[in-house]
Amino acid sequence: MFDAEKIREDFPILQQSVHGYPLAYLDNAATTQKPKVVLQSLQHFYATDNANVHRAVHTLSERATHDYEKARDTVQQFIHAAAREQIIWTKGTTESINLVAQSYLRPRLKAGDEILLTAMEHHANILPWQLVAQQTGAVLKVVPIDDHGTLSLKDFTQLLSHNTKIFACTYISNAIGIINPIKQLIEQCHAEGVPVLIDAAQAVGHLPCDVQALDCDFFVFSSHKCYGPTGVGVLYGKQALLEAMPPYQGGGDMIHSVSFEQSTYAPLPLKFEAGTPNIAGAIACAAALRYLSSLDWQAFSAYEHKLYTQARSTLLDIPGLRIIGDGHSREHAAIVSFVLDDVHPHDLATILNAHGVAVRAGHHCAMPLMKRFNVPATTRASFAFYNKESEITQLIEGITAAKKLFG
Ligand code: 7TS
Repeated sequence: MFDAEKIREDFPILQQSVHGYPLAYLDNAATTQKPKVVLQSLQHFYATDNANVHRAVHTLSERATHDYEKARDTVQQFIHAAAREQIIWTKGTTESINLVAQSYLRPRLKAGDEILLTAMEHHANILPWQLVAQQTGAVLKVVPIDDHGTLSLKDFTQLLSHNTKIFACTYISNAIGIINPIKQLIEQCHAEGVPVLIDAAQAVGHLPCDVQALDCDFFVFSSHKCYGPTGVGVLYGKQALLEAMPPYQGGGDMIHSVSFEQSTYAPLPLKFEAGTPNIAGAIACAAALRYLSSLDWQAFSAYEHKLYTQARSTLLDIPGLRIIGDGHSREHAAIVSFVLDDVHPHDLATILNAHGVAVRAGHHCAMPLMKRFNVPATTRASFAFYNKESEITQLIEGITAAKKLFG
């Protein structure tokens, strides 16, 4: 059995009260909290090793470079990439997708080419493609979802064609928690010669991810959603694709030689890491991944699933409450998105906050998905392994109070 009480000792931020209630942090899809090992890693870097990387022979710079590059190895192992050169540090999922859109796709696109997305994408997996489509005359095609939030595989098959130049798909929907059958989608794309980008922002902290087993062409995620710091993320790509791509940004550290006439670039991965990177963030991200690796994944994912099924069934007992994207099956992450008759999500989230419960209300940066379900916004509770059953009770009590107030 997974011991959430024990795990909570690793997360100092959770030991606090909000408005006289114990904090129930149920906004983990937005960002997760950080264990002590991550906080200590940040403190340690700035207190003992702070220096720029790849540039100097002095001891601090050597230490910073060593730990920054070792952090890359940790990511490589964590997602089972074949080579460390395939791991590019970025600012986060958003920057990783923009990089692929501009550096991989843009030079390959011509007017009329198609970019295939799904109706459940986060704006970070829509806007970069929309921008490159506007720049080139390409068009976006969107795989619809059914009333349960499940991707229509029939439409996917129909929309996939020789005009498709990339399929970019979220592993887990941040707004409704549906888990997509990405292995099957990737296989189908490859059978048509279409490369695939997987937005794994919601997956990496909750599911084991193996980029070689998935055989995805690009795989992106943010450190802050898997217990690491903000401002740092990862782009994984197949080596041949990354090798063939021009740099995304120019600057220091990404060059081999520079003259005003002609410059040459550093080999992978530094070709894509212009400027001083988030050194402390990358090192602390690796600390978060090592922390995750030390846990029993089977136990914690079963525990997160139990929290989800419990939250789902107690929420469904509330009259006038409707879950959006409830799914058909077990293929659902520990995210519950719902609307309540008579109470606007923002009012509900405000009342919940007064009960110490942190949830997100809004469109969750998935406006097309909200439109699909004909709602302007939802209230979303998203769980992590440090959440407790008592926090579900606290959530339900807050909702009951809101219903009394507005009903
Ligand atoms: N893709 C998915 C599936 C996400 O959930 C998010 C962030 C992003 C991309 C963008 O990640 P970033 O780290 O670059 O910002 N999702 C959320 C959310 O659900 N609430 O706040 C941020």
